[in-house]
Amino acid sequence: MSEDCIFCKIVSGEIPAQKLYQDELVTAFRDISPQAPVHVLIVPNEHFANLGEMGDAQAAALGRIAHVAGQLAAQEGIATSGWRFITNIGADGGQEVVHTHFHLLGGRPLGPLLTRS
Ligand code: DGP
Repeated sequence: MSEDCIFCKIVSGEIPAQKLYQDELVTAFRDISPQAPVHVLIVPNEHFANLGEMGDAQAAALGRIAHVAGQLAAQEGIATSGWRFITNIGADGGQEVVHTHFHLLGGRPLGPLLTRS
């Protein structure tokens, strides 16, 4: 648990969120500012700044995240239509919340991976 981390507080229940799934390793909840009809965030319960801070020791949590992503895609009805699963790292990656999280996006054509800015 990191003191000022909003996602740690969502994991612990200190801050409310629309949780879709939680177990001893991971938590999934709806993004507060959805960019697509389905926009779910999946996070490890343990605090890591980003994916670059995780490794072999977190294999169980990372594997669970992948598994839960597939389960939730099916549950949200986008398993067949398709979906995108992304994690932003650092400033150039566009990361705003410094707790590893993966965006599960779908429910409409998502377009090219990158846009010019
Ligand atoms: P990123 O740019 O990859 O760090 O994305 C952070 C995402 O987190 C962004 O899509 C909005 C979402 N978010 C930020 N604060 C909250 C919150 O308090 N609750 C929920 N559910 N989502 C949040």
